[in-house]
Parts: sequence; C-alpha cells; structure tokens
Amino acid sequence: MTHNWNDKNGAFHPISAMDFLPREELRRIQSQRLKELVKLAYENVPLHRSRMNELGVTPSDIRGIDDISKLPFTQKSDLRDTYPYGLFAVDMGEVIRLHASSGTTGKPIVVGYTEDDMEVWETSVMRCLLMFGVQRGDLLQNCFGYGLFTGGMGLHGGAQRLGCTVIPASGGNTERQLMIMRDFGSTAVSCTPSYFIHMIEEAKKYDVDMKSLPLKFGIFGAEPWSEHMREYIEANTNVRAFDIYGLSEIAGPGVGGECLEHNGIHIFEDNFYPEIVDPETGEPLPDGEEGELVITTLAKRAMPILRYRTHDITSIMSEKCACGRTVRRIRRIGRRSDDMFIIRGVNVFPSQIEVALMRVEECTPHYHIILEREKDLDTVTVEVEVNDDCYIDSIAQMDALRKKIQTSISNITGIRMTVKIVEPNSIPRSEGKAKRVIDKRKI
Ligand code: DLL
Repeated sequence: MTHNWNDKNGAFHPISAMDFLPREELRRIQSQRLKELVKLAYENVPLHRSRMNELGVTPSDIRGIDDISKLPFTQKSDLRDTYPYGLFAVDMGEVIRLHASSGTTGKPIVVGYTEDDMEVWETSVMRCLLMFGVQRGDLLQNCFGYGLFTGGMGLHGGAQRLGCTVIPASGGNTERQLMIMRDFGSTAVSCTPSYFIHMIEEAKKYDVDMKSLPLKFGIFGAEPWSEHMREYIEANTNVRAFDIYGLSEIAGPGVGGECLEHNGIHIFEDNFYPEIVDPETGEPLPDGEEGELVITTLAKRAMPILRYRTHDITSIMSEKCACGRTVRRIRRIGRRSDDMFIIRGVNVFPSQIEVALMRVEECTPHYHIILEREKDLDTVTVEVEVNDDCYIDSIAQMDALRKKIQTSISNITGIRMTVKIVEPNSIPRSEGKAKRVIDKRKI
C-alpha cells in the first residue's frame, strides 16, 4: 500500500510517515511503548507505583494498549503535591530542559525533558508544521512567549528542526511585531488566536496592509478559539489559520494539530495516547462521545505521565480523515470541565487569585473575577471586598491598596489585572459552590 505522504500540500518528510501508519502497526507500537512506560513509571516514580499498588495492578498486567484503562489517573494536583521533581523517573543529570505552567495555587508545576524527550516533542511540533504545509524556507515569526511557558521554545525547536528560519519574536509590543512581519517578510506566524486578531486591528493604526504581506500560515493555539475567529482572520489577511493543541504536562504545543481538512485535531498518538472519560465518574467513553480528554505520554522518559486528566472537553473522531492520516482526531477544544480560564494564553485558576488576595491582610475571601474582551484582547477585573475594619479615607490610600492587591495577583499569575475594591457585602454570598468567574467574553 502506498501512503499518501503528500497530503495535497506537497510536504514530504520521512517523519510524517508516523501519521500514516496502518492502524494495526500503530497499535503494535502503542502497546510496546505503553509496556515500557509503565515499567519505567512503576520502578522509578513512587506516586505511580503506590497508585498502581492501590489498584492491584503491576507492570506485568499491562500487556498492550487495550489494558490502558487498568492504570490509575494522574491529576494536576499530583504535580503540585510532588513539586518540583517528584514525578521525574530519571536522574537530574539526564534532564536537559525544564518548563513550568500554572498550578492551582501559588506554585507552578514543573515538567522536565531528557534529550530523547526533546526529540519526541520537537518532532511532534515538526509533524504539525508539515501538516499545515510549512516547509524549509518559510520564515516563522514565533510570537508565543519564550521562557517557562512551553509555547515559545516548543514552536521554536520544531520549526528549527524542520529547517525554517525562526524569528524568536516572543509576545507583546505589537507595533514592533508588525514591523518585523513586514520588513523581515515572515511567511508564518504563531501566537494565540486572540493576539493575532489584536495584531490585525493594530495593523490599521500603523498603516500595515495585512493583505499585502507574504504571510501565509497562522499557527494558533494555547486557548480556545472558534470558527468565527478563523473566518475573521482569514477574511482580513492572506493567512490560512491552523489549530495547534498541547499542554505542558504532556509535552507543550504539538500534541496534535489540524490538517488541511480543518476538521478536528490529529493527535500524534504514537507519542500521546488519547482517551475520553466521563468527567464525573472517570469511566472510559467510546470514540465519538463527548467527555474529558485523558492523555498518556507513550514516549517520554523524564516525566512519564499515566492517563493525565486534561479537563479539556472533546470527543475522539475515529473515522478516516480525507487527508489519509491514520492517527485519530479530536474535536476542537471549546471548554473545560474545571474552573481554569485562559487569559492571553496564560492559564489561571481562581484559587491562585484567592491565594493572592489572602496574602493582602485587608482583603476578604469575597471576590469576583470578571473576564471581558476589549478591542480583541482579554481583560480581567477582580472585584474584592475589604475588611470592615480597614480604614480608607483618601483616594491615595485606595490607590495604594489597589496596587498592593494587583501586585500580589501578578506575582502569582504573571498577569496584570484591574482591581476594584467594592462595598462590604456587595458580592452575593452563595450557599453552594461560589460562582467566582463571570465570563463575558464571546469566543
Ligand atoms: O498552552 C501549550 C501550547 C502552546 C499549545 C502553544 C498550543 C500552542 P499550557 O499552558 O499547559 O500549554 O495550557 C494547556 O491550554 O489543557 C487547553 O485547555 C488549552 N489549549 C491549548 N491549546 C489549545 C487549543 C499550552 N488549540 C491548556 N484549543 C490545555 C483550545 C487549547 N485550548
């Protein structure tokens, strides 16, 4: 059988062969990798071993990929509780990179990669880029943030491996981004979709005609976005907009991406095995049914992750894709099963804001988080009540307190939020689970 390597866009690369394997061959690889992963995790990570022992499962019970549902789940709280390196399965001497992402409270969660893990990650990003049609010779302006966030370095590594010219622009300074885009002749851009829409708006101000730029590919992810946003982007630029999915705990960007069909996200399931479970019960659901995405890292060694509860709500599309790839797809992620929200690509948990507020003695635990979209950029306002005995009798004192709260929040979340001090008892008290987040954005 000949594989449809070319996938209409002419991008041939041997690495993409993994996207087109016959299903039985893929399952054989998955089974082999799962067995090795479980052994590595059981022998080297106390948390995985004790969880498996609790369920009465040993590595020898895992004979193939069909046995995956016998394994325990891993949650974000497990990364928090073993902070920073408790889930690592190898000596630190083998770990050549660390990244971090938001935890649910004050501390981030830490992820590590061996040299082989970096290859798995970067080749997965590369497979995404090839799927989009990006090739050697393309100039990728990478506006994902560089630093502990996986977005910047992840796209960078994959694009460089492919042989693209990478422009490590990182996020922010839109005027400069537009200048680079025009003067350097970027042919591809990667960033959050909301930031690119902001760039389109700003371009009018700086007299940059987006349609006359050589920019052809838009690589967007790290936050939910809609078909409506894609239409807006494609109508106002010459960019073809692609979705890229990923999460730090599993690798970073490149867990999956869209092909030219724009009908779901192909998951590179030789490296990242997807399952869907009922978010309430954790029971596995069949392909096609909507539930919570659970991912197992089949090929990572520094931090092997068994059945990670992503909290992303989607379903698996197992029908054959017209592009010829055999790796299954998931529907685009539109919502989550927890209260995490994403602001300009940064994950924020209400509990982080609560910790920040509690560090300011004048604050009470009564607060609201209001999310809005102004001029295509997300904004957050935190409304908080202060203690009755907190005496504020001048505007200067009020400003100083607001600033103190703002600093405390940005120290933990990395995001500047507007703070509004509101009258005591003005925030409705709830008998059940308090509704902290009021999301007024229309995504
Ligand atoms: O956002 C990794 C990434 C960087 C993906 C750049 C794509 C591009 P985290 O900061 O750990 O990692 O956030 C992961 O972001 O569980 C989803 O809820 C959300 N997310 C990521 N990509 C998408 C997407 C990076 N394409 C969390 N569509 C995930 C919708 C997305 N949500």
